[in-house]
Amino acid sequence: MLYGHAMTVRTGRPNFIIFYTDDQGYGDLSCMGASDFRTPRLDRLAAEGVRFTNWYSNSPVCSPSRAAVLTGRYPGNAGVRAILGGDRKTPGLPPAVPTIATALKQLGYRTGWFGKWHLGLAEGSRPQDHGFDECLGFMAGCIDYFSHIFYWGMNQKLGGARPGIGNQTNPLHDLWDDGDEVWRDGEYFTDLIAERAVRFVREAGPAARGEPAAHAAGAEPEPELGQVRDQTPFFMYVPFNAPHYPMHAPQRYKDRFAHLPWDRQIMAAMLSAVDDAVGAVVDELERQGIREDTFIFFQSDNGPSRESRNWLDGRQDPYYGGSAGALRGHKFSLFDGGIRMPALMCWPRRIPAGQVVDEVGAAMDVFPTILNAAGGDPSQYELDGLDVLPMVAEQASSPHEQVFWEMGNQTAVRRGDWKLVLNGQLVEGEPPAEDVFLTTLADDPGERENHAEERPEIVAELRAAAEAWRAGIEARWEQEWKPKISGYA
Ligand SMILES: [Ca+2]
Repeated sequence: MLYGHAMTVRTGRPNFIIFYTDDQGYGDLSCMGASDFRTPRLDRLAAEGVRFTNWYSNSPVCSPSRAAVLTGRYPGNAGVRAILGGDRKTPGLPPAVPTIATALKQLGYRTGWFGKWHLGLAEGSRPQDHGFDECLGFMAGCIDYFSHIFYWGMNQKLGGARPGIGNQTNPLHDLWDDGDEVWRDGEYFTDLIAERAVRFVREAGPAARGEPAAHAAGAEPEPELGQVRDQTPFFMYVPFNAPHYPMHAPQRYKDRFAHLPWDRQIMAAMLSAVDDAVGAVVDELERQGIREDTFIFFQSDNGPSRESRNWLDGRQDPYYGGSAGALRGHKFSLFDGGIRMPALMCWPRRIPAGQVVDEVGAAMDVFPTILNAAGGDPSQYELDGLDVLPMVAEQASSPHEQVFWEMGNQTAVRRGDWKLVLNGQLVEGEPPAEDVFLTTLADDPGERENHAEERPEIVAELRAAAEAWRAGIEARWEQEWKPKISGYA
């Protein structure tokens, strides 16, 4: 077995890529069951590595989810508990909280961020303040894909200051290249991400060192198993904003799915563009001969959005163009549709191909997993996540006894197959669907039947654990984070 052999030799310094998507549902990859469109390049990553069936985001919304994947902590322990605003003074991820980028930079890694940030625009919380050397992207929650302008909140009136006159948020151009504002009008943002990510990989490869590329005549031989080419290793964080609204895609992508109704067509087109972008990066890794030694992780940040602003014809109906598969709930919900994610992991050198892993993992596990694989020391950091490499390389069980979530008044815990949701909402802003909901996910992955009344002893146990965890998050928020932070949307 590949892993057993690799254990006996030098593991070198792998490269790391995190692909993150935005509001993509559990069912919206063809390898996750989508049958009306295909994602062949992402499916190939699954075939060459691991597809997870019980992988979670640590939040059902953007900013806290991103805080968890970058810091290895529950969002509340990283100072980010809610969706962040988008003006240029918005504080976000506190400067003192280390990210996987700062940790890898200390180990000599090149670091790059290309895509959406949504962890604050104010000085101290930007990508450059959190360990990223090379940067291209936007820092608010969403942009027009062609003008790169943030339009969110224009329908909200000023809080009584000038009634009936202004809007809370004026349009805000939001595209930055290594800290400088740049204008790339008319260029589709997913394509911009792909172009910059491919360039970053190319600069890591042998061609950038004046050596022949792997595909050229007379190319250097493949390194022995467990050996890595002489290169400065890199870490690249590629958070796509697709398929988050506004629902934009170039005509060539929409044409691929002309047979679908508009809401589904545009979702398929946006994800097809993401799939092509991932494929372009993987192709470049292969050209540079560094595919085997590059760890790739992919997940969505939260479940599909049912917000009416997904429509582009003015209607105010809920949008159901995204699919959580058989799961219940959407973005904002702590039922699994909001937090259980499509997720893939691929590292040919260390992780056996063709696996479907049902063990529980979460976004916060990415930091310790990557740092261990890079030869760093996770014990130097405050982390809630755990290394999941044994889970994918040695068929070990999940390292988690339990995982917790909070969102507004909702609190949830999963312990083994039991899941308890307190004040669980199906629709944001509406009353809870149930005050107390208990299920076993192996039997009822769609969380349809509530067993709370039949199993009061399990409810009591899980409730005590969840409430104790939440009390810790709340206390720390009041004492440590809230005094330093304002500007939450
Ligand atoms: Ca999101």
